[in-house]
Amino acid sequence: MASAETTDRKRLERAMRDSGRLPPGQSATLKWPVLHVGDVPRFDPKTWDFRVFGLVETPLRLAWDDFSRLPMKEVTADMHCVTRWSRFDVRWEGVPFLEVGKLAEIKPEAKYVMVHADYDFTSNVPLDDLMRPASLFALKHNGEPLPADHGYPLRLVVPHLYAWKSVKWVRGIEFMAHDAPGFWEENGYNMRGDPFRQERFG
Ligand SMILES: Nc1nc2c(c(=O)[nH]1)N[C@H]1C(S)=C(S)[C@@H](COP(=O)(O)O)O[C@H]1N2
Ligand SMILES: [Mo]
Repeated sequence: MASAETTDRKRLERAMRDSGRLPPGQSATLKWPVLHVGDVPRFDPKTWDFRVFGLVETPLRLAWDDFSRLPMKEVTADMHCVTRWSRFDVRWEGVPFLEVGKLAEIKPEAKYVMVHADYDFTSNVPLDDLMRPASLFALKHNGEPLPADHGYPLRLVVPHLYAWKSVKWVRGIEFMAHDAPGFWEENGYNMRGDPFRQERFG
């Protein structure tokens, strides 16, 4: 006989498929898997900074005190990993990408962003995807600070793209005129990564 958890998972998966929220080739998970390369970085609020550079009128270097005082909002969204799990109705709270863009005054030539994290992890994302209202720099998950292995103190969330674009331990964004591959993209993953179009590989 199936366990209660298997039954719940199957029920969720069917509901999400029926309502068009389960992308092709994905399975629903009730857990929150941890997925990244390398170690979990240590956070020191005294030395942490967030840099905004490249094609902007006003390059920024924000300390933790400054960043964590920016306007915030809540977004509830689904999360799709290219390794084929999807997690539903995740509640994030953080600073909309649009707020940071407004502060930095993005130049019209900017079309792509390289997202930079601790230990030189990077991912490239088209600017239009980041300018959507649900794209945000999350400080909280379900009302609590992010767990260390899920990106504490700050992670990017771009819910409509595969989750490798939702960079954990984010430390900066670089505005670019032309697209360039980040870490996973260098290794064959897609430059955009729309889960509903199964844009897994390049
Ligand atoms: N800095 C960093 N962020 C990262 C990754 C990584 O390797 N390093 N992996 C990505 C991948 S592949 C996924 S699926 C999600 C997983 O987020 P989670 O561990 O909070 O579930 O983080 C993304 N963000
Ligand atoms: Mo992933």
